[in-house]
Amino acid sequence: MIPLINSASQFTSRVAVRSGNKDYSYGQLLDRSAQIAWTLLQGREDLEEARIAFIVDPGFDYVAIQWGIWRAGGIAIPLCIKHPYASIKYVIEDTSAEAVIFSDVYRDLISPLFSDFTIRSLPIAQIGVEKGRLPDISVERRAMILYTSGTTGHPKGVVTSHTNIEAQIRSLVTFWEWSEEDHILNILPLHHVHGIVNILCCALWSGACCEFLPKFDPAQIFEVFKKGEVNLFMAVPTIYYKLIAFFNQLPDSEQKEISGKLGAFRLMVSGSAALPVSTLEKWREISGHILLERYGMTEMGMAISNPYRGKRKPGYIGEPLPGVDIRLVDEEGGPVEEGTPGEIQIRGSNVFREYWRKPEATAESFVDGWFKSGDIAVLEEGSYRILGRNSVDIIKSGGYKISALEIEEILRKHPGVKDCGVVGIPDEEWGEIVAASIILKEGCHELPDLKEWLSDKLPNYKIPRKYMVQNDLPRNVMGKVTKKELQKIMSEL
Ligand code: MLC
Ligand code: AMP
Repeated sequence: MIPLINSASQFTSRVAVRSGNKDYSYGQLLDRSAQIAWTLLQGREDLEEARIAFIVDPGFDYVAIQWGIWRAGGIAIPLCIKHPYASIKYVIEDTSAEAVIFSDVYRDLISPLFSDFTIRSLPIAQIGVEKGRLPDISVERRAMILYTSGTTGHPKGVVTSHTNIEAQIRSLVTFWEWSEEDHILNILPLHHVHGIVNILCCALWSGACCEFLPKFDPAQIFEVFKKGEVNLFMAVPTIYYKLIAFFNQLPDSEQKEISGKLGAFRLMVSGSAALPVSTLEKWREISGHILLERYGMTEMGMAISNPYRGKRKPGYIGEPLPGVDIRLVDEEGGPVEEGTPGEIQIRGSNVFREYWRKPEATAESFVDGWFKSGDIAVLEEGSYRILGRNSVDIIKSGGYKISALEIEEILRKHPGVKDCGVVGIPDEEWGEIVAASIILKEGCHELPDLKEWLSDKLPNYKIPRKYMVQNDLPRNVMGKVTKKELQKIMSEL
């Protein structure tokens, strides 16, 4: 039995989801997810880990589909609603998904799938009432695949089992003291752990209410806050930055009203990227809250968190969460002493099972059972502080992880591009922005169409925001591109 879904029967009459100005109870969620499961099974006893992709707006349908796939024994693959077709196609091909469930607004976007692949088309609106038996699901089963960028050109599918997801939920629910009285606003994309596990699954595990907005919109977010029902909020630093900018241009009376409501919140969390102390301070002035900063990753959910009740240290990510083992190691793999930087390695049931169909990449990312995060940190007075990453090819922009190599690979396919180098450069709002240095092919003097050309090949957040044309990239004596040097040059532009 899947513990998250099992626990819902304690709360059948409580509100589980608010979306599109409608409330849906845990009972409705159980009923609708069973209908979806039966439709997926179509007479089979068990989906036996078949991959089922889905693309719907954040809201009740999303949750009912996720639970329906799990209840039928499938692996849930949430597609990003903002991705171009090329990114969606990549995921469907990589997972060999057997079906895609979609709402009508995404029909045009995904319709080429039905000629490119043999895949069952399931419009959510056409899933009606069916009846049947549902299989018993072992918690060791694979439950979800989320795509993440890494130090390889193509995104990798991170596979988590029901046990992994349960461990990720339990440690947060305990440490942050979730309860059925909680009401959280979820404005994050639902193809990453922050929106899916930290917000949605923790809320539903607790019998709380998860309210959705269709997209990120500061005005709408503050309207919801003003109603005074929401008491929990979690977002990436860029979102706090944007909320602060919006708040600052509101009239005094409205600012006072909003600040009053925010002051009554139980908890506000920031994560997915480093929280600038300036953002923490500005948000403290507005809300009276010291944002709780925590650290995590698609491969492990959350691992390190500032305390819920104790003193939160600005600029630090805190202490290991319950059930999560953390160690810092040097380049030789030996443990480092307090005060010395090392790579964060993680062990625990929260850690993912494998990269989908990539046994070598999976093996390379572990050492003696510890997952190698690639993040460098230091432990100071019992609290961890992130110093950076061991790869310049990973960029974090707006809380999204982006691979420089993936963008370079695509840029090199442009008919005017001979070579290129992509780096992340610091930016107050976005954390980092993607910057590309381009070497043009002989006879080509400019690339006016580049942004347009990239738009159907890459999601918007991966498209470079800063460009430079060079005769050659900075290189070391061996001829290897020196990305740190390129980063420096492009930061100074
Ligand atoms: C968008 N824009 C960017 C950009 N993304 N500019 C620079 N860098 C970027 N990365 C620009 C667009 O071109 C557009 O500009 C404008 O911003 C609005 O675009 P949009 O696509 O509508 O963006 P918006 O909806 O405002 O998105 C911003 C955001 C989004 C911050 C809400 O990036 C977001 O939801 N981030 C959260 C990602 C997340 O959940 N990560 C968690 C991963 S899990 P113009 O000029 O056209 O107006 C993880 C583990 C963990 O990391 O620890 O949690
Ligand atoms: P993702 O692969 O999208 O799950 O992103 C995980 C990465 O986000 C981590 O490896 C870190 O580099 C980064 N990250 C998450 N939380 C924090 C934080 N609080 N401070 C700095 N970096 C963070």
